[in-house]
Amino acid sequence: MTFKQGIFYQIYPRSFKDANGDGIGDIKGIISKLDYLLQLGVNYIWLSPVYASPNVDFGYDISDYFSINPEYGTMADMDKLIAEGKKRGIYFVMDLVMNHTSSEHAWFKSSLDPNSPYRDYYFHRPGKGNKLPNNWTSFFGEKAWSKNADGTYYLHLFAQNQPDLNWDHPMMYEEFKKIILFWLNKGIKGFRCDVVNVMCKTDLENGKNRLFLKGLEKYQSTPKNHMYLKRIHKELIEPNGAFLVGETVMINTQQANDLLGTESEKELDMMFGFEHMDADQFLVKWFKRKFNPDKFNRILTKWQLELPWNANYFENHDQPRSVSRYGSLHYHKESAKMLSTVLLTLKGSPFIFQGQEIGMTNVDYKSLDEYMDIETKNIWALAKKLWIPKFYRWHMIKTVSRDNARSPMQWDAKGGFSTGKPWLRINHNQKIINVEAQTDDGNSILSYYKRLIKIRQQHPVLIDGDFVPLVIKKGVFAYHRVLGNQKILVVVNMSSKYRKFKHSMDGEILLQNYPPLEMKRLRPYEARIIEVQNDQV
Ligand code: TEU
Ligand code: CA
Repeated sequence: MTFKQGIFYQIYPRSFKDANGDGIGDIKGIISKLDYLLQLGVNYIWLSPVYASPNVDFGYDISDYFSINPEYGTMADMDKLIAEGKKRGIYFVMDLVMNHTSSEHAWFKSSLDPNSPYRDYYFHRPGKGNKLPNNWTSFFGEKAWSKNADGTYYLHLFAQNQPDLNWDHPMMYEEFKKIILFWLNKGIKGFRCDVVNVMCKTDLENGKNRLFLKGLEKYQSTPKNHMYLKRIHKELIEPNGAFLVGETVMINTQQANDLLGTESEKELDMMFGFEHMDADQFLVKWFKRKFNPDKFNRILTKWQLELPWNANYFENHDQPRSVSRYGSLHYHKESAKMLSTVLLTLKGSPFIFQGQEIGMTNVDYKSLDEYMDIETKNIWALAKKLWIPKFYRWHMIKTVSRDNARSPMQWDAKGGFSTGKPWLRINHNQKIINVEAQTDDGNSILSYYKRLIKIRQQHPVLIDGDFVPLVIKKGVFAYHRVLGNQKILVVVNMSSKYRKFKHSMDGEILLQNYPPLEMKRLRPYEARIIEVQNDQV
């Protein structure tokens, strides 16, 4: 099984399954659900960070890359998880954060001393007069510099407690080499590399004046960043038969291709682009507008045609739930199935985020203190400073907060996630939307995912075949996958209206999300996968 054939499933460990009743998901909990994932058809698990962390950004602030957060278990539990996965043919992709550490990491603590050998592992700089060292702003809507006790400042592109590492330091590669090899030796198959195209800075001068992310042009996909990715791939990843999935921010298809490297000098094996996430927003994700399916499908098509391979996703731990965002709660089942149809039939590796396979929705939180995410809280405060009225701030948080994705997995109608009080409230709709209710229901979203995954595995054309676009119009998205004399037609309606489809839909229906009536019109959120006969190719 290569990463091209594999079905990927992302686990956000804090919210997946709690085995000891403290309300926090853990590694033993994951072990107890491996058979569930096996039945679903999963081959690779991307595990969001389980390393030691003070949890300011829930694991993306790492204080020790060689140990497990005790809330999640022990290294022995982790070894067992990897071994139990292997027994079932399920392999792990670890999250790897190379841009920053936690401010609680031993390197950072030591670096506060100007004479420490770790001083230059980070960017400590004096201010300019009574101003910050430069005008950069962070991804979380703050200034990118915070003050040290001695009056100097340190750089952080994310939260204050996530100081950026200095990749100009010759030891940085050596340190991460140790980390990467440590985990590869445990039998994991690859890494999902967090914000991997911002880790090398050209200089620390002021950035151009922009509304968001001032400084971006000083650190996005820099030559040195490319150089290090090539080195990591050649020296550490290839010799171990592993692969890299990059989380690459603010890039177009050209930059994405550059980040794949060349045949002889590879960088990332595939990456998560963000452009399709723009189809329902103005400039930044906090300003939502009506979802424009044609825009979404045009962007997907562009990435399909311009990149040899994509890491396809509609959801992760940073994004709202796709059925709330691109589908419809009124047509919950139909639209969740329709979205999965596209996700699993595009060319590339499909990534399913926990709960997506049962159509989990955005959460019904009632007040700000139900949210736990630092970004959500920062943006609330920033919006308040900008005099954005409360009703609109609330609208922003409700529709965009990362906690929409992070609420605990809905295993059954009651306490399936934990016997204790969950660290983040579970959506009330778990009474209706849950794994238990969908397991034996042949018509459920979960059953549809299982069938879809089987169809993908049984049809090489869905893995290696070319992507050939056919229609992008009024929410209708149709394309062929073609390999030799095999041809599959995928037709979906991403709208709540009936739509005409004037092309032929002749052939054998492999899967559809409605009863097989009314062949001419597409019903709201209808999806069909049709195997086109040889003679029609
Ligand atoms: O995310 C980076 C990123 O650019 C965004 O998705 C970010 O989470 C935010 O929504 C920007 O507005 C990665 C991780 O996936 C995220 O969970 C971390 O918080 C972040 O890096 C920092 O490590
Ligand atoms: Ca627990």
